[in-house]
Amino acid sequence: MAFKVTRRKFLQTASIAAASVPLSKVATAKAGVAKSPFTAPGSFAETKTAVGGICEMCFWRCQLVGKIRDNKLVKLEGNPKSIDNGTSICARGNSGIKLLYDPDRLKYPMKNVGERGKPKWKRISWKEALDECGDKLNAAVKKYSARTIAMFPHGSSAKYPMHYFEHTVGTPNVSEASFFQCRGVRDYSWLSTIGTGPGENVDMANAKVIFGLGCHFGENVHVSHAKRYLKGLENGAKLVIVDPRFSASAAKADIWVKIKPGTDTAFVLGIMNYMVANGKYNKKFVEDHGVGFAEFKDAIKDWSLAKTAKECDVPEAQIKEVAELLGANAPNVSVHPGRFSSWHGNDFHRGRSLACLAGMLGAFGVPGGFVKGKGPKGFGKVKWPAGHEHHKALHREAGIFLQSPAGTPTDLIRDCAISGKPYPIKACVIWGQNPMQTIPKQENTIKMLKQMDFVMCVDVMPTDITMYADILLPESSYLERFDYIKKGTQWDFSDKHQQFVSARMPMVRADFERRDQVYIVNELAKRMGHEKAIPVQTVEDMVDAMLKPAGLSIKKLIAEDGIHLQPGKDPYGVKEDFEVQFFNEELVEEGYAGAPTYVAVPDVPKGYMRLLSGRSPLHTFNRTQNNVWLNAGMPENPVWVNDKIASKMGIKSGDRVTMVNSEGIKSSSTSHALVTPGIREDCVFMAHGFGSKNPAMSVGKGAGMDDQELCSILVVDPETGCSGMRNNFVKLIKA
Ligand SMILES: Nc1nc2c(c(=O)[nH]1)N[C@H]1C(S)=C(S)[C@@H](COP(=O)(O)OP(=O)(O)OC[C@H]3O[C@@H](n4cnc5c(=O)[nH]c(N)nc54)[C@H](O)[C@@H]3O)O[C@H]1N2
Ligand SMILES: Nc1nc2c(c(=O)[nH]1)N[C@H]1C(S)=C(S)[C@@H](COP(=O)(O)OP(=O)(O)OC[C@H]3O[C@@H](n4cnc5c(=O)[nH]c(N)nc54)[C@H](O)[C@@H]3O)O[C@H]1N2
Ligand code: SF4
Ligand SMILES: [Mo]
Repeated sequence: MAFKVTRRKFLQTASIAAASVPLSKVATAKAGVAKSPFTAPGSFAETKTAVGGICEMCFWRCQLVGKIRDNKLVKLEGNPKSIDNGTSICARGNSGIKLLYDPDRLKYPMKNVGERGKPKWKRISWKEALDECGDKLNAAVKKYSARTIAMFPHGSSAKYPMHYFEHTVGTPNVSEASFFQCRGVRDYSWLSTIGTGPGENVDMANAKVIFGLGCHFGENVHVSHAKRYLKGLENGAKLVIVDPRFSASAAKADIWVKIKPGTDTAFVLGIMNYMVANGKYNKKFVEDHGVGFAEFKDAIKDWSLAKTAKECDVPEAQIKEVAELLGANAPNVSVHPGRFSSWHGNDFHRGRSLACLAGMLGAFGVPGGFVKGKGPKGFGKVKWPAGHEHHKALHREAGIFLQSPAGTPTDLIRDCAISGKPYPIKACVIWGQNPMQTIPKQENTIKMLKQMDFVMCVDVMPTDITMYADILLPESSYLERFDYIKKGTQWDFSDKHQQFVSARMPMVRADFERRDQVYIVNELAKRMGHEKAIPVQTVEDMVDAMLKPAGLSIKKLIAEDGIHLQPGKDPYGVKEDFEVQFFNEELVEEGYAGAPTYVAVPDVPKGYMRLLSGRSPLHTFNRTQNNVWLNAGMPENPVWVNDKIASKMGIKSGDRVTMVNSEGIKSSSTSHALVTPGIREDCVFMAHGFGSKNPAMSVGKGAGMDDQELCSILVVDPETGCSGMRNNFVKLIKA
């Protein structure tokens, strides 16, 4: 079927721009060491600037320069040459220094001589650690087969190991939380509507209306994206925010739709049906580019304003107001596709409905609409050669879900490991992911980890997942290593279209015994009989090999202040053969609904509230929990509770609270209540990633509550295998 998309295509991130200022010639990093003529402690005037930094406090990868004094990084700033984030970085980006110098950071290879989950650590040498990893992985592969290895990767340094385990070792059991617990369902749903994943490529800076469904810009922070959103508002765009909570974006909105959680697809269907009935859509675009519009119209015809209003618990007049506003401003509307999209297990249809709404408005290839910037091309890929084992992924063997190119749905791996069926999964490699706080139904994650013959983990910090490692390896951080390329284009922050290329370069030398990804994987490969397959010898070679086809190198990038700029292309316009599949026949052939369809979620049981989670501007999931600056700014995650409910319960803002869910699981920590009219009565909200349990986190342990711990009801999206994360019901308890 038509869903043949490579992982790389899915993993592309959007990236856009600001004004460009050339940097003066500066001292730079070379081969892992920032070479600067260092001076004695003193003023900032005595610092040197290192170029080539790329942030990874989250995955937007803003371009950085670092101020260095006495061999130490003392400040991070946006690279003035950046046409993406410009000189701006967010609070988390600034606090990268506190990750770099965190005394709790992993320093040496460690062996767990205690239990998984209750570790006792013994320092060992790299040779001992790698020998043991090699021996244990070899033993598992020999006893079972390559597919007995499960891998959980995230982040740029996990790409090289991920490719090794998938291609050369040959396991299909690779699962990224940033896909199956995040944006996978969005990408699939748009792919089956417009033939490509959407990224976050909406031209908000030039929009007349920005329509965000569960997008809370300002709390979710990706610098260049936030700039585009703010520029749109400055330019007078109207803002419609659909959210059960009065989020940072809702606070700026012209229309805030306080929707009942889980009913968003109905809301969008209601809008589209109104537009059809009243002729308020872009007929020319639909005629030129629409496929199956007649079947689609027929499928959504029951969604009257009255029915939609009842289902979504919002006023009829408001639905009409939104539909009129969108229709009147077509095609210059940003229908934001969202990012975190694994909500309720009915999410594929929400994604499809949003893509169809953009289609009805003709909001493609026009100012304000969906615009895919044309980035620089022709880069080399560093690839591991294919091994001899070719196993089909679990869902393909079983014939469930759409044909997924991007790894294997997480809970299939977990169930397979726990049951041993259809085959045993007995070894686990975790690289930059924290499945303990990332994947719903923690109980099963623990069961999976406990039944393994071997668990290895590569991380920078002690976190909840590292407690389950047998061997724990310390990686150099994003400020100490070479790494992947960030490339992209800009069109909306200046009149000149430009493209950029950068590659992550170290700003300081890695301390203690921290090592980079290429060293670690190559050493494993040597021990696993793949020495001849090793594609590059060092991480510098890897970056140079990737840059070479574009006529670039590390040296050239450094000479260009860390960022290469070149002329770009006009991003507007759509190809004649661009199609919006309002009704998708291929989906029908695969046994799914051809039109976006509303699937109701279970109602909140009496006495409970739905648990919602999201971002906070000062943290990135659990990965920033131990950061002293960010912890000082936001030491825990307040629990938003409706004022009427709180008053009945005698809870005031600031009171200590905890939660128990409908399956009897009680939170292992507490937080404080935030009593507000700005949330519906049927739900509570808290920021995700708090409540870590690892005692080695001297700052982050026990700070706030862990939402994942309470997500014990797992609902899987039937089209994509992504896990919904908003299906749990809780009672608030005074602590
Ligand atoms: N309940 C609930 N669950 C969610 C979400 C939610 O909102 N609520 N959000 C979902 C979303 S959107 C996403 S994207 C996923 C993210 O889920 P994850 O991929 O698990 O999250 P990360 O914070 O990227 O990864 C955490 C681990 O990476 C380690 N790490 C940080 N930097 C490095 C590095 O340079 N090298 C290595 N080797 N390790 C590093 C951290 O110390 C930490 O142990 O979670 C999803 N899960
Ligand atoms: N500061 C910061 N920024 C980040 C991240 C971070 O960790 N920290 N993570 C990044 C990543 S990986 C991702 S995926 C994005 C995620 O960013 P978003 O895609 O914006 O996703 P969430 O943060 O989960 O969004 C939560 C919003 O959805 C609302 N909501 C909950 N249930 C419903 C519902 O049923 N319907 C509707 N309409 N709304 C609902 C919540 O009240 C909340 O305001 O953020 C990115 N940016
Ligand atoms: S948005 Fe903030 S944390 Fe994310 S890459 Fe940019 S500066 Fe870093
Ligand atoms: Mo995400």
